[in-house]
Amino acid sequence: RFGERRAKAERMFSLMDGFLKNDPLSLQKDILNHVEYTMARSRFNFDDFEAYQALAHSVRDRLIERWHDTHVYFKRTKPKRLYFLSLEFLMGRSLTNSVINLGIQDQYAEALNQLGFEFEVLAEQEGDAALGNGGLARLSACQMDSLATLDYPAWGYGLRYEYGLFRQVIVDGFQHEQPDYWLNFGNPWEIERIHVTYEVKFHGTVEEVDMNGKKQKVWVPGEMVEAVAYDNPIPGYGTRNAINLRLWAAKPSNQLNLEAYNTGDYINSIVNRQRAETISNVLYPDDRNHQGKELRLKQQYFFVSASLQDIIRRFKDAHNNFDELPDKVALHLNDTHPSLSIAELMRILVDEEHLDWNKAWDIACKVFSFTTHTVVAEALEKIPVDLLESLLPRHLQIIYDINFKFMEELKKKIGLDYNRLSRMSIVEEGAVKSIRMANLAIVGSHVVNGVSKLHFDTLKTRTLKDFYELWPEKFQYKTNGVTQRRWIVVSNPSLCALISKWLGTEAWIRNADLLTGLRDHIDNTDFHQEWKMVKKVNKMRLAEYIEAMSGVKVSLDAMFDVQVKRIHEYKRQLLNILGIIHRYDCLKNMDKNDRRKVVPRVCIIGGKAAPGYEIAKKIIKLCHAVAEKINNDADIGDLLKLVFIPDYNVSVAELVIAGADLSQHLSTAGHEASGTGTMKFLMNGCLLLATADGSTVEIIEEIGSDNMFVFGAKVQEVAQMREKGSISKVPLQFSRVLRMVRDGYFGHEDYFKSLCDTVEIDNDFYLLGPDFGSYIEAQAAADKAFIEPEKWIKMSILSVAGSGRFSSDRTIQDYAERTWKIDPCRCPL
Ligand code: GPU
Repeated sequence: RFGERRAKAERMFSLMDGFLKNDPLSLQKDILNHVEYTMARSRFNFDDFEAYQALAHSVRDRLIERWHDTHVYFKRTKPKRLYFLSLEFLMGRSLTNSVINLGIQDQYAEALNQLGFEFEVLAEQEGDAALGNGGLARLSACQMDSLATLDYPAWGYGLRYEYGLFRQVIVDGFQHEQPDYWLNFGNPWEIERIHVTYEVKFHGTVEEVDMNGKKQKVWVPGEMVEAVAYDNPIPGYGTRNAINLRLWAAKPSNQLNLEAYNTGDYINSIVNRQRAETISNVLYPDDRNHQGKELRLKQQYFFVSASLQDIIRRFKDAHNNFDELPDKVALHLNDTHPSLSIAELMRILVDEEHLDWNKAWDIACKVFSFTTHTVVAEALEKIPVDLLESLLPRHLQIIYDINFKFMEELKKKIGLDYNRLSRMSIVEEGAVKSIRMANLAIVGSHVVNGVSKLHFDTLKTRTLKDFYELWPEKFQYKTNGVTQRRWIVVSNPSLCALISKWLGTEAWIRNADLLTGLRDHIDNTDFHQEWKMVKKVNKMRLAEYIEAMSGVKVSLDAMFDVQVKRIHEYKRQLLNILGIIHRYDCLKNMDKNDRRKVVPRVCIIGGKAAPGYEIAKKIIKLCHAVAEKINNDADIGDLLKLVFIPDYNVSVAELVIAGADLSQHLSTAGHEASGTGTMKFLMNGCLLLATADGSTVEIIEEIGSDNMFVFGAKVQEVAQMREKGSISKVPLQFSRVLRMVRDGYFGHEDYFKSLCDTVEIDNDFYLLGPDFGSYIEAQAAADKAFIEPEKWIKMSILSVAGSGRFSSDRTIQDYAERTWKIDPCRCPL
């Protein structure tokens, strides 16, 4: 039989053409074939969208080749694997990223030209994959790119939401949410694996059975749902490796409920089955605020159960002893969202694989690591015990057992300090008894990570102080990073070409540290000229987009000043808007001569508010109200414009970041765990106006505070200011602009009242008033620098030159070496 199989394999191999060819002629043939046979359109008659789809399918074929080879290679060489578990991935578009990472962008461009299409135009046809909310989710996407590029044997796991993050539509200045049914026109980047399915169980009871004289807990579930795998190849750059992002979709279980069918209620039983699909239907649009909703918990467990079944099956295919699990598998928890994994792995090892509890626990702790993205303890996720008991009765018992043993161990170490014991307990006793997911994740992991140095200090001294004192060796931080492939090579091709030209190499695309080499040319005026041209090209693209979106014509000579990110009180978009009102007010009171010296500004704000976050929605409305006033004031003209860019997402970010002169990052010190927007702007030579918060502290270290505009209270000062009050620090101008809003200068005074209240002196938790003076000074410094183009360009060059440390390649390598203990595994050519 072996001989037979071998003969069959040889015949198959002889039938293959070898790898797909990438010369422009072969690419044209492939694209046309997909038009005809995949899209079922005539190759003589298809539009841009169909051309995009056919193009995407031809790229997908090439991805699949590498992805297969990478899998075979991993399987053969059996390295320790990393599984990155995250409920959110913000992948954005895939086309340009894929052809660049595959190294065949030029060939495709030429092929399309000959067919009468333009690559960039077709790329615009693609919609964003928006399976996440904000920074946390985009970080996962950047990290997948780095894992693939650095050849790590990694898998990502996530949920295939049918509705991604809502589309933001602005009507009359108000945000409205519309469903993002992103799969409407098919998704060429995923591979449906109808044979990779797992049953996921819910509800039911726990029974105790006798097994060879040993009592064993058995979970008898009440509901079953099927998880189906959808695989998304993630190509590395400059390598043959392509790793996998496996997303799960919920389908009705095939375990027929015969009872229902027999009672003759055929139609209803079909309808009930269909309900299963709701589990993976929609992404929760609130970041850092998940309030114990049943569906959310169901999503989490659905994701965890399917992923762990898949991981354990793969492990058992190659290994037969669970002692080896920590040497072969690293499981990473991206925030607390997947931390039910700890209870689930214990259930599998103890209930199904019949390992002794202590042994299972030892294995679990070695396998799991955890990253928290939160600063404030109040934002940590909690799950009501009632909910857990009904949905996952066995897991609740396991969590209680974990907690009991943890509490016993803790008592031995710290004695009967009941306050501390109750703070550290996984179970929170209170009005609503609940499970503290962060405590579970910390107790069950061998490494707990922060996302910046400052965040780490906060975790140690405040948020997770008790745990840090117990297990200091568990705590680490890896400052976040972003991928220069997406944030320079894909989104800013002109800058990419310029950097490669002046460095004399493209090696920085895999090794961002080389960007420091730009410092060698810091005084070269030819370099300055080219640098200026690149920014101009990108500003033109952005200006066109702004006009198309908002009808506002903007001057390219103006400073493009951008704040784009989720709308949150702590991110202080309101500070920006009040600053704009102040600028407007000053302009109005200025005489003609003085106006001539003013640097014209285009202020750009963009971002989504969680649908239930009232104050954030009022900030959006205020932005529109102020914009309407300013933009229609002919007296002000090009000196000041304000535009709100609707529906901010990854592809909008690519355009906006490349075209920005100045970007704002205004979080009250101590509130932004890291911030990654800063890094994207930095890489694009956009100057930062920022507080010393999160990873900005390290950016200041790297490029120096004289190459950016730092303002505001430092983290140490914030606590004091809140305690002692800081009325004396609130400048008159602040009260004045706030009054303008209150008095209805921009209309809607009733609607804005509660928003104004949030920054009134005794209520101003995020310290907008006390920081206002310093903010205005930083803005003035930015104006001053802008009128000295040489100076500005140097600062811009030094920003890019110092951005290498903020590549996600550095972050991932650090995780690999210090947390996951995995080695690169490079698929041979
Ligand atoms: N972050 Br918690 C989110 O985007 N969503 C969340 O629910 C939580 C954190 C962000 C942090 O706010 C940001 O500072 C950080 O850079 C990012 O995660 C990635 O770590």
